[in-house]
Amino acid sequence: MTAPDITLYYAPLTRAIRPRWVMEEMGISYRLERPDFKHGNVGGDTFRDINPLQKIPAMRDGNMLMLESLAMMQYLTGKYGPTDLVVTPDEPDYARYLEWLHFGEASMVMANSLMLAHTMLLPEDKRNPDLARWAKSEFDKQARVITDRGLEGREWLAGGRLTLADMSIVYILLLVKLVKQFGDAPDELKAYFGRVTALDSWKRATAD
Ligand SMILES: N[C@@H](CCC(=O)N[C@@H](CS)C(=O)NCC(=O)O)C(=O)O
Repeated sequence: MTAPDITLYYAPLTRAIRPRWVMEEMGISYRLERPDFKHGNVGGDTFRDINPLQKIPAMRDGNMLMLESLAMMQYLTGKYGPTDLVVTPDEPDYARYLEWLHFGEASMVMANSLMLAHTMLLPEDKRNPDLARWAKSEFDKQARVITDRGLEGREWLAGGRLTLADMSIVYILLLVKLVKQFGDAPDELKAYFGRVTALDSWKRATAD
């Protein structure tokens, strides 16, 4: 197996936490590059050459370049595993693992991006309170689904252990918390968030 030669283009509180968290859990060494995180022009011309969308994260491994955080997590576990962070097809929770892994970006992203934009990122006179309220009501539904269908009294979303599914969802919960919309989430979901973010690997992945 070739040794990892990983550079993660990183900014605090962004989705770069996801692949960094995986590397912290798996003990993979990596370097961080920190493009200037200026919304709308992340990293300027230099970073635009790396990611034309100017979004964080980007990740290099040798000559390979990736621009999508969930795919990076799957790349790292697939290439440098095996690891318990993945639920395999022969395990009973395989389907729910896949579902929650993708739910964290696919189903959750639109409402939560709008919530972020219309409560924090946009200048106050450009924010739309109706849109912010709608986004919050969508998150409330997602929060109930994660609690009732995902957790159902479980400690982790799949496999009875920390997996990429938790890493996917918990990052979005962090965003919701950052914009101060997590306070009335179900208690079980808040306890889950607290439990996962108490892990040493989360603390290392979000330290700076
Ligand atoms: N689907 C992409 C989303 C990347 C993304 O939207 N990154 C945000 C930070 S979490 C960003 O760079 N925003 C800067 C901007 O839009 O100006 C992924 O999961 O990697």
